Order: sequence, then structure tokens, then C-alpha cells
Amino acid sequence: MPVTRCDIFCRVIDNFGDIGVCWRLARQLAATPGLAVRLWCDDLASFAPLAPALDPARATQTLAGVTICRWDGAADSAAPADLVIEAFACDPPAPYVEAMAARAVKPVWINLEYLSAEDWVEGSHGLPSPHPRLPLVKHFFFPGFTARSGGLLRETGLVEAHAAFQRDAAAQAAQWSALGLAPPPGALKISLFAYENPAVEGLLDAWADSPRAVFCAVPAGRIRAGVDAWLARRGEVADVARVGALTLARLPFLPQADYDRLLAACDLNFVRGEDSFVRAQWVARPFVWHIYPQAEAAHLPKLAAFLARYGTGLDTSARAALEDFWHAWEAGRDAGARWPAFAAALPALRAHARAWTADQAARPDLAAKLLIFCQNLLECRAL
Ligand code: TRH
Repeated sequence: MPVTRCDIFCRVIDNFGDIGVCWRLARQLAATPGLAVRLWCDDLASFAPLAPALDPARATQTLAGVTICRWDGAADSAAPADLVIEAFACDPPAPYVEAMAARAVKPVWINLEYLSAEDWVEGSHGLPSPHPRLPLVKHFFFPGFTARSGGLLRETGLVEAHAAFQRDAAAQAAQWSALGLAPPPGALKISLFAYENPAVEGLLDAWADSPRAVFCAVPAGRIRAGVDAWLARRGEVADVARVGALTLARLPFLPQADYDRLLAACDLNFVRGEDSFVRAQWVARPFVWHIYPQAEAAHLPKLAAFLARYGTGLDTSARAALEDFWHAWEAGRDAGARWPAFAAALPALRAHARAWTADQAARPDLAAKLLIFCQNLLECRAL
């Protein structure tokens, strides 16, 4: 049976990562010939900053080939699709699930899980979870960095497009100018997106005292209060401020596509959560991950697992600089003190980032793997 209709359900828990991931997945699936994609989102106001063409007041609209529906009571009576994806265990509405069970050919039901580099992911990826009452089986789909996981979201040609942009000085200058910016020649270009972090002030001090010019672009977000406080202490109020060697540019929250290009234009990207963390990897440049903090420090094994994978192949001193700096940033202290060693490691980290990206980009992307997984399930059922 060909899959012709897909429903994705997204509940926004906080921040932008839930809808950021779902919006990318929806657009990639919608690029599949013959597949109609509906994205149900319970918080269109959180969605709109990523996709400014979206009108949060409209219950239904089509953007980039995806039918976007406000997830309200209307979802209860929607006809179930052939492929139903719930993001991060968000539970589609009970009447919709009942209608799934009533179909002669049951939909493929996927729970798209959070990304982790931990080893257990391979053992859990693809596992079935039969519904306790209805004749339905949900399958867990785990993104990941290895062949036995669900892979990473990546549009066709993305890495090549970033590489072409990075070779094109005029395109980069045009991109900065579109943002109303002109980084000083020779400056280390940094983007800064993170959760609140008390280490930011020491880091900004280190950049202001740096022997090399530093240009840092900070889109609106949770780290901005710390940045603003640091600037206020220096009497700086302008959106683009100079303090010592540092030029600090405060930007609005950018549409998702513009944010992606900002990452590609920078030498170093501070990212967070899940989606920006993955996007930083596709631009083949060094990055610093502010992992989403979880209760009882449950995020620390995730951080260690990623560092273990990502650090493999780096020379000892660059690896130590990477780990020290990432841990300091996560812990919210000493990032400024660790900056000189991290800055010295940047050339090695840049070469390493290229190799890591090439290795990850050689794998099938998440949307492609998901469709194959779905097709395989349907074929097994037919046997
Ligand atoms: O926003 P995040 O912290 O998201 C999350 C959520 O908190 C989620 O609940 C949690 O489970 C998950 O992290 C691990 O970070 P993330 O995932 O990077 O999402 C940010 C999105 O915002 C991403 O799609 C990129 C986008 N973005 C823009 O479109 N424009 C911008 O200017 C910036 C800074 C980001």
C-alpha cells in the first residue's frame, strides 16, 4: 500500500525545538512525490517566529507544501492519515486514535523521539509498542548518529549548499548586509544562542580582551538578558556595540532559513537544545552545545555520549580544549578562563568539523529513513 497522506502532531512544550524539528520534518516529507503532509501544532504563536509567513490566527493554511493545522478540537474528527507521526510522545487526540484503529488498513504510527548519542538508542530504535486496548502498534523512531539509528534531519543538497555559500565571499557579505551588519575584516565570527548562562559575562570579557577581533551575533533569546546586563555595565545600549576587541550585535529572532545561513556564515556557533545543535553540524564549523538541562542532571550522560563520539579522531590537546570548554559552558562557570585554550584549538576543530559533517552527511537522512521504515512495516504486514 503506498503511503499518500501523513499527519504530524506537535505539542510545543517550551522554547522552539519541538516545532523547529517538526517543521523541518514536515517540509522534507512534503518534498516526497505523492505524499500530502499535514502538520498539527498546538501553539501557532510559537511557530510563527520561525516561519514569518505563518498566520497564527488561521486554523488551516498551506506553507512550503505543508498543510498546517491548529491542533484544537478539529483534530478529533480529522480522517487519519496512512502515516501518523507524533513528535516526542505528544499523544494524538483519543478520538483520532480510535479512528486510526477503525481503519481497515491500520496507519503506520511513529513516535519520533529526542536525539541522543547514547549507545542504548540503537537497541530502542524501531521497537514496537502495542496499544493496550486497540489493534494498533506504535513504533519508536530514534534520531541518532549511527547507521542503526534513525539518522538526522537533513535536506537534500544542504551540506553542498552551505559549502558553496562558504566559498562565496560576496554571498556572505550580502547575507551580513541583509542583517544590517558588517563584521570587521579578519574577525572571528561567532553566533550565540543558548539558555541563560552565568558564564556568559566572563566569556564576553575574554572576547573583549582577545588578541584577535571577535564579532558576535546574538539573536533574541534566553541568553540575551546576560548579554544585555554585560553591555549595560559598560554603558553600551546600541544594538551593535564595540567593547575592546569585541563587536557585539544584538539581532531579532530570525526566520529559520536566515538562522541557518547565519550559522553557515560564522566560524563558531553556540547552539542549544536539539534542532540548532543538528544544524550547527551541517555547516561544518566548530560549535559549542548548550544542552537542554533536565531534572536530576539527566542531560549529563547525553552530553558525555555526544562528546565521546564527536571527539574521536581529534588530537589530545584539541579534544581536551573542546571537552573543557563545553563542560564549563554547561556548568555555567569558567568559560572565559577556558576560552584561550579553546580559541587555540579552533583550527584543529574546524578541520575536525569538516570531517564529522562529511561522515554524517554520507548517511541517509532521517526523513528518508523514516519512509523506508514505514514501507518495510507495510511490506511485513502484507506477508
Ligand atoms: O528552542 P530550543 O531550546 O528547543 C528545545 C525545546 O526546549 C524542547 O522542548 C527540548 O525538548 C529540546 O530543545 C531539546 O532549541 P532548539 O532545539 O535548537 O530549537 C531552536 C529552534 O529555533 C531551531 O529550529 C532554530 C530556530 N531558530 C530560528 O529559527 N531563529 C533564530 O534566530 C534562532 C536563534 C533559532
